[in-house]
Amino acid sequence: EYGISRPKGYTVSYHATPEMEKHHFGQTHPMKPWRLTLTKSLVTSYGMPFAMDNYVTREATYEELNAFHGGDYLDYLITAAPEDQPRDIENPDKEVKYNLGGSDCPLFHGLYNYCSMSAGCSLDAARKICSKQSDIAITWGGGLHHAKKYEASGFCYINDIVLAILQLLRIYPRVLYIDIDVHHGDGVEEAFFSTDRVMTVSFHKYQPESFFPGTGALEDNGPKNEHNAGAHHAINVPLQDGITDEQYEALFQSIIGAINERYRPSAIALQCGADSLAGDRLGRFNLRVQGHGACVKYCKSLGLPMILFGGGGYTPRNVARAWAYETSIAIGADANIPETIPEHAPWREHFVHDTLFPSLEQSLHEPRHNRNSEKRLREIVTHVHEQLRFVAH
Ligand code: V1P
Ligand code: CA
Ligand code: ZN
Repeated sequence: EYGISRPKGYTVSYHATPEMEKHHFGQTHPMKPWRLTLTKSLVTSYGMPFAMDNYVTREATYEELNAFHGGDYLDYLITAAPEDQPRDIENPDKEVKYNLGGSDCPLFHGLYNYCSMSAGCSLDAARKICSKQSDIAITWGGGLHHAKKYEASGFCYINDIVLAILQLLRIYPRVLYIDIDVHHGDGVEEAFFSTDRVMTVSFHKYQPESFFPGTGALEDNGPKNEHNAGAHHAINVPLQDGITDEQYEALFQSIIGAINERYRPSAIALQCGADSLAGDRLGRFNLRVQGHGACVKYCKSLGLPMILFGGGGYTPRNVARAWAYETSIAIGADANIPETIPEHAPWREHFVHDTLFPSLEQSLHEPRHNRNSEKRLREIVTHVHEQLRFVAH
């Protein structure tokens, strides 16, 4: 109907399960798994499933999660019940254990199933890439980049990205991890801190005292000990409020282009957190759907096997717009995709504006001041290029 057909010469797979979308973190919690339903419905109403291999994923097994996470932590995660959730109005961040049960990582009904489904999606995506059955694998239910080996953090309990990259490392010598979520991808950086087989690159808002998680300074590039293989293999791009599409795209292409030439990755893992969009409930940037998507388009142009992960994104209608548009980029249908959301799309009125590409005025209640100077952005690019000189060619 929209002229969407299978891409010629390559295969895209889409990994999701409607079961994941039914979970709730709680009424006031910003993470809404329902945004995945909205995304899938937009993807479907544009006819995109015809152009992809669609998989309903299974839950990851305990053994699969144990490839990264500690057994003690997993054992607790399995048994933790919503009844164990501390209900202390005076101290909402009170946790039970492993940073669980506070306001960020609450214990909710079906938590373990939710986590194992997210990980199952991303593991299936990685396996399709390893077996070369897919060239681009999409896992919007994954991207939970803050989870640590023994700890939940920032709405993330299981680090599906780390698990997926560990799969890729069985086949691919070097994996480039790129993170365009507005938050620092600390969990993934930490997991691969001491290896040169994964280079991690995060673009994020950086304000150590007041913006979560507070890590990811420009100068943090991996272990300081030069004898450690991981030295110079963590790249951080700290940004300020209000960055625009034009600035972000130029920065992204300059940095990722240089990394691609120097590091020569054999596969890409791209975390597409949509909280870097303008009008996000937690984010601070001024990116439009087009600017966010341009990062995906650039990565695709490198012609490497790639996994697209979800991540943050707290204004569900914009999350669905971005991830539907990025699905169209993956299948090569972005040039033909109608700007107007299809008449028959479910929840069409939920999108407020009927366009896939709202203007900044439509996304923001008040314009956000751009606090990124061209001078600072040039300094960042220079610093990254200098780091790359230490990376084996
Ligand atoms: O700022 C904090 C912590 C909680 N305080 C003790 C400091 N937490 C943030 C967490 C943001 C997590 C982002 C996850 C992701 O990168 C990947 C999925 O997108 C936080 C915020 C905030 N504005 O930064 N938690 C909450 N807001 C929150 C609000 C209402 C209810 C529960 C949590
Ligand atoms: Ca990031
Ligand atoms: Zn985020």
